[in-house]
Amino acid sequence: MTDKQSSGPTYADWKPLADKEVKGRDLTWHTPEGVAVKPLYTSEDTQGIDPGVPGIAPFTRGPYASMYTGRPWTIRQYAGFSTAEESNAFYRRNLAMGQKGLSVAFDLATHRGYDSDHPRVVGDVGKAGVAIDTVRDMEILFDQIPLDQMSVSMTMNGAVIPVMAFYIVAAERQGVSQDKLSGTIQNDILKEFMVRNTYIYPPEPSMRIISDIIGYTSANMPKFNSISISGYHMHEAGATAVQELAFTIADGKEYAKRAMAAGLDLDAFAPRLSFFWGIGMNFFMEVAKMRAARALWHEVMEGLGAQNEKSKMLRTHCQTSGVSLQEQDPYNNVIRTTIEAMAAVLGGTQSLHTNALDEAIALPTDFSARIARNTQLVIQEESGICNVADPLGGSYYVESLTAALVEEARKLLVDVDAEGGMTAYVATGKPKAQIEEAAAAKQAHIDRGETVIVGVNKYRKAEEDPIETLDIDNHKVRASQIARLEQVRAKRDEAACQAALQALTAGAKGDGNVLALAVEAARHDATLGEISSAMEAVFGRYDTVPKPVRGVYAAAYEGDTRYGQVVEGVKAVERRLGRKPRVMVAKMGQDGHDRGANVIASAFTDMGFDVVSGPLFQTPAETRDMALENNVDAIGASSLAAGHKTLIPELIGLLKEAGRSDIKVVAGGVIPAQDYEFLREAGVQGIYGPGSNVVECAADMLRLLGHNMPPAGDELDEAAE
Ligand code: MLC
Ligand code: 5AD
Repeated sequence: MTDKQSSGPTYADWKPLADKEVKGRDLTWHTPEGVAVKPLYTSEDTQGIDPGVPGIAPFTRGPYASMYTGRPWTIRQYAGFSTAEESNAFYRRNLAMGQKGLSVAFDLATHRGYDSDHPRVVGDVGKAGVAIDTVRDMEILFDQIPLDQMSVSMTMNGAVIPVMAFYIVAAERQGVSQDKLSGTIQNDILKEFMVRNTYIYPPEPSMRIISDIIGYTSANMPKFNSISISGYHMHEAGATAVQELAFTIADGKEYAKRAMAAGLDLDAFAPRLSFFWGIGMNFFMEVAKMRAARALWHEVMEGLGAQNEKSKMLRTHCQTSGVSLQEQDPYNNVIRTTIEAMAAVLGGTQSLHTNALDEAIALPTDFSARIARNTQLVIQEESGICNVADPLGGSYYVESLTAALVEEARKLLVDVDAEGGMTAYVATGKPKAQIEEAAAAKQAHIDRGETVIVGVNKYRKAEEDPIETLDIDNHKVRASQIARLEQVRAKRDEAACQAALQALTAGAKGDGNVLALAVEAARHDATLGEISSAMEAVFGRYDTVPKPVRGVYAAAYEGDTRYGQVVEGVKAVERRLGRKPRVMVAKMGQDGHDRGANVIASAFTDMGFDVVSGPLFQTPAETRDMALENNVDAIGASSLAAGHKTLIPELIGLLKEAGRSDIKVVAGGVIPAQDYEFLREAGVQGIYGPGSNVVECAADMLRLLGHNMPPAGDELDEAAE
């Protein structure tokens, strides 16, 4: 075979021809993951690589033998907003139009274990997902959706115990027993500590909760996937493909080891471990990532002694990338999502969510959700892609990239093992820091125009046309949730409910299965907040303090004139004030999306600002207190979960009351253009949506601080004081 391949023209024959065409220019592409991609791949690159066939170990080409020729992937759109009634109606409309599985998005109050009437969550109820306080809400959410037939994914990690308990009891009330339930609970806490931030308890009790869930579901819910080990959020936080791969596989290994240490049989639970990838715009890299993941998981599970083939077979959900989508020229997002969906499918996903075109602005409307769903339907039913299993198998480039990713990820896996596994590795802060470094580098490349984003840093329209977005009346949702909470509390057997909650606390202290105990409490209509508190009494609540990375921005911008102007501007302000200008980066409400805040904190620090990074989950009053204590000149409020109209005006009001209206407030994140006027009237002095250039944000900040900054592009003029 080798002889036959080498008899034709080779890379060596091709190279001089290409060199001549491009006059010797180096065509190697150095990807962010450190892979040197050549301009051509040939049979020489795949010598010694045999990817096998789908359905047979190591499953590189797919977990199932027939793949989509037998059954296409599940079209599973992630959704949830407002009340259970509204979300239920939305689900049923979507299912009638071709969606195949459900995927529930909960609001941030629910994620963090607070009932809708808790004072910390005034800005969050019903905003980024559906509000769920009791079993009653869960029953309404699945009204007329038979839970013995519909597979349901629930993205829940913090308040995972009450949510699983509510789902089980809501099914019971539908007449569906636990063994009939099919679906997935995300239940992946390690990545929450790294990037997603909707944890409640500290790492150790959180890991115990996961073992309890794996134990409970493998005994009682054989069709239910006990975990969705997620790289998606690392991807969204800016991780490279290698980081996403390695940290996620390492997370999976850690969960498996923990469950084994708790006495569970690996081959009894491992077939129900599932995965979840983020799929961005680097098309072939994403395909290769999914194939590499299957090979790596097979290797890891063999290492742990798995015998059952299903234990070693990686099944995955994918979601197209949210951060790759833009506020500017938003119809381009349909194109991006199509490309990403194709990568997920050619990578062999089992289930897929395609993002809506208004992703960077708000939650999907019926209109944008339809286009997102139809993107999958068209690929499934019109393109012919489903008629061949792993059609890219054997591509010189794809096979060689797959092998390169396996090799690179293995190196990181060795580092993790050397630290004693992922819990210990996460505790060192290393993976979070590595991901933030990659994110800052990525942002710098975009700001410098080296990474092109059509309609944003190239071919930008002079004026954007507004698009219709979904707006949720947060106060109305909250009022209706509070009314239902009161009803439920009034009707229940209070003594039985309190006894069940006490039993849960006792079980958490001892070695009871906290899910089994929470199911009992849910049967007596305990609320989500009560079940969470019953465990918090033993486990405590976890807080972290953000630490911005340093130097990445400065390095990426070395020699850049505009960056230099900003740095000079900061120095000028520093001379005037007698100290560095001080900016607080604030995260208010339960929104834990901190990539943007971290990028700003890192970049502003590098540019010479004194940056005060507020902790996650502050109330406006806590932000005010911290701002006053640190005597900041400005506050940048980062909001990605729709709390901006409630929380930022409240902060400005509190600063005014304190007599400190001189502290400038700017806002960044996912903020629809429709809300700009409202925020400006409330006193917000700068608004920076997705696609904002970080250096220009800093230039604006200098102007707000009274420095005469030249406009962008005016780089010949010296910055005047
Ligand atoms: C599949 N099947 C086949 C087949 N393909 N049978 C014969 N021939 C084929 N070719 C069978 C399977 O064996 C299975 O049956 C059944 O069909 C369903 O297939 P599946 O592969 O299990 O698909 P699915 O049920 O959709 O499950 C996919 C999954 C699961 C395993 C990846 O974990 C899942 O649905 N995950 C979704 C996670 C999700 O939606 N997350 C949203 C996150 S959003 P059997 O009997 O073997 O089960 C988020 C954003 C945020 O996180 O908020 O931050
Ligand atoms: N409905 C639909 N999609 C959502 N996402 C988050 N919340 C919702 C919701 N309530 C999607 C977005 C986001 C990713 C984390 O999940 O695409 O980027």
